[in-house]
Amino acid sequence: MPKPSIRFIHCADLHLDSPMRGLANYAGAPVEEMRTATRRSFSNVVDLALEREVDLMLISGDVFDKDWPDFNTGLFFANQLRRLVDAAVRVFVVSGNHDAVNKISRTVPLPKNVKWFEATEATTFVDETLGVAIHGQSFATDKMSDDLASRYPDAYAGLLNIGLLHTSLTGREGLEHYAPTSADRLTAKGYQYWALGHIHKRSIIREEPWIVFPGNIQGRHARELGPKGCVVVAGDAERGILSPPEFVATDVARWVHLTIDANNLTHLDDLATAVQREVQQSVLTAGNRPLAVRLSVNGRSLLHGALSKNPEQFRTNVCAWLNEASSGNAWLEKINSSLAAPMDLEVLAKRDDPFGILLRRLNALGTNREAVDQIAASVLSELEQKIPVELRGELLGRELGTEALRLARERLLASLSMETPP
Ligand SMILES: [Mn+2]
Repeated sequence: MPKPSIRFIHCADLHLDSPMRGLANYAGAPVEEMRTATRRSFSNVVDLALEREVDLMLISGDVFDKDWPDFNTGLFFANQLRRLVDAAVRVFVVSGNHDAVNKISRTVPLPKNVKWFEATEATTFVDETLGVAIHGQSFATDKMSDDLASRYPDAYAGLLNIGLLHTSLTGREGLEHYAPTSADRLTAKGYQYWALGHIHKRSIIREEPWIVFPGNIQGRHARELGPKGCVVVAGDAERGILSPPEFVATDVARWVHLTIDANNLTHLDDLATAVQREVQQSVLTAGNRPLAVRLSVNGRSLLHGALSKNPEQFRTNVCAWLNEASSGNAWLEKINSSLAAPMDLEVLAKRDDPFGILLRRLNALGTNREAVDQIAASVLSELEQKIPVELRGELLGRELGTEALRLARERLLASLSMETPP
């Protein structure tokens, strides 16, 4: 008789008690509710483990966001894991860069069903009854430039082999900080499943073997978008992993980015309808979760003049639309408007007045790579001291020069549209 299959939950990057960045700045944000969001999402992961009667829970690093301010963070984690003891769920954990051994100064005793892998060497836990071998190693320090996986043992014959690893999965050993390795090197170990952590966006890197980032369990800012949670997986020693990992959302609030194409919209009411349709769709997808909305409005539209003349009024309108469409469950994080004036640019560029001359000059610059690079460099040197380090990556390069030119062109067109209303 074949052995029953093993079921496990794979999660990562819990970042328990991580703050929701900048939330207090947003009018109407449920700050108190969000304060506990990472905890409530993890509690949902534990609920799911009990509901699905899994055998194992695998946590691939960054359980904690940083050293705890007091013992409550650790006690919360231990209490949740204790709920799994009675159901005989075994828990396996590796530390990541955020909770590397040298970063966490306090400790809380964890229940006996928990194995937290050592940071000194790769170790393996074998459960003969389940027919599983689980390999793992923790980060000793927050910068780990060794390829940890290269020292994991080869697969144990006749068992389902699972590797737990916190890694960026890119880069060369000695040069990158997050246990650099590659999918090929992981594959060479002969395991059936690699339970990875570190990348907060969920992704399946490979299916043979399964190499999986489940993503973090709770979006914490506007760049951690969409549903967040964990994956449920089934497999056994004979057949390996039986079906694609099933994603289950456990998050308690969501960040979404809505994009509106305003090209054919002429009245504010049209825009309201378009925005509200998108918001309602997101609310449906998100269930009852609070939503933080970033709104992008693009295209050429007669609305351009009104919106650029009074951005505060526009912002207030959007907040009200969101409120109405979500029954108060969505709040506005930010508006990105790249709305442009609906003008016949070709005709304008032929005009023989300062507008025409300036527009022709801007157009010519836009096709001159060297000029664009120079503009990018000068904008950068001006900005460099002012922008947060984490945003610089997004702004670098030629795109910045192109964007500066686009803004200059739009400013020119906006002033023209105020002079002669369309
Ligand atoms: Mn992380």
